Amino acid sequence: MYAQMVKSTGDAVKSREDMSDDERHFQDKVDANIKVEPRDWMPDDYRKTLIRQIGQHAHSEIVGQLPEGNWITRAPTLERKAILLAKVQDEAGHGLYLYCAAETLGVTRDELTEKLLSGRMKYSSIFNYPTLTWADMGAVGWLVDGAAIMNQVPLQRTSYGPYSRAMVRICKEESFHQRQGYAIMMKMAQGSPAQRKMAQDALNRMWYPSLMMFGPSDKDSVHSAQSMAWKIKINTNDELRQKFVNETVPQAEYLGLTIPDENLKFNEETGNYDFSQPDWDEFFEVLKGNGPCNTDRLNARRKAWDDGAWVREGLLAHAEKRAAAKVAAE
Ligand code: BYC
Repeated sequence: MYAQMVKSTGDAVKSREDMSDDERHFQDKVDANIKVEPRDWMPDDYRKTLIRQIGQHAHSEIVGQLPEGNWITRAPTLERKAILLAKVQDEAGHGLYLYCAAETLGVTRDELTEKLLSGRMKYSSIFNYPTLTWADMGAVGWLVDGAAIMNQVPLQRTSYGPYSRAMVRICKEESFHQRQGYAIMMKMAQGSPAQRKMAQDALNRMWYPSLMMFGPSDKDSVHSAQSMAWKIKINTNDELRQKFVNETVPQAEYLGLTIPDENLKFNEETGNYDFSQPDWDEFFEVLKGNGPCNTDRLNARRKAWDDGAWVREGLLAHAEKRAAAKVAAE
């Protein structure tokens, strides 16, 4: 159903016979796992798809700072505060690596930002959910960073060089993030009955939104086929979601917490856990801007952009002054 709602940049994979010589040569290179670099020839839709995916990922890192930043002033100890502060700073760094990778494709960071602020570009649906208690900092690290890692580890092998190199660095940091989240969950799960309850409540609220992070089910994914042919994506959305469930269930059991899914059961035949799908109507509503925090998140980004205008103008004026002085000296 969603397939009809979104504008696809290339849902049908072109057959080899329909490709131009350049396109065939390009596909051969991708198939041989030779990285595509910024100055290399690439099909227009490859470039567009990468800008969309990398840009969306960069925005997710930046918007993703908001729900966690919300808890920096309220972290329970100085140590927890320092750790959370460092994690939120890391997310800003990830955003920067990714904006830089996108810039190599001929789009500026300002253009991407403008598209985000005008609602023409997306960021991950997960960040439109609120973080209500300190246990949510645990659940975000454990589940949200956990889902992000599951998505991003294969992307280290993505076909576009600058994206794959950015991903190597990001994944190293994300695995620390996941562990710090799990450490918070462990502390809460082993704490007082009230803390245990908070941990379970955070898992209950974050579980299905985390499953949604992998995108719509394969039958509704408009981009997967072409993106996988170009190795922009390595796995389908459902493959990664299943892998995430398989790895996360034993972690929840170790914590003594219950995943909020009555249908969750290990399937001896497939070797996977069977699980309930998230509410896909809710997912599409969040994508349309109707999630619990969409308005707050975008307003916060718009305010940050407006408040930072004087810095950008100052830097630009300084750069222009230096360039003029250089010309005058020559
Ligand atoms: N949220 O055909 P599909 C992080 C859109 S976590 C919003 O399957 P595709 C962080 C999709 O864009 C960020 N939109 O598309 C973690 C498309 O719409 P458009 C993790 C979503 O592109 C912790 C439409 O639905 N990001 O940064 O093949 C702390 C149809 O989908 C979502 C990555 O890992 C969603 N969940 O696959 C701080 C980047 N799902 O664009 C920060 C990697 C789908 O046609 N990204 N859509 O209008 C990807 O692998 C892919 O872009 C997706 C979707 C899996 C997200």
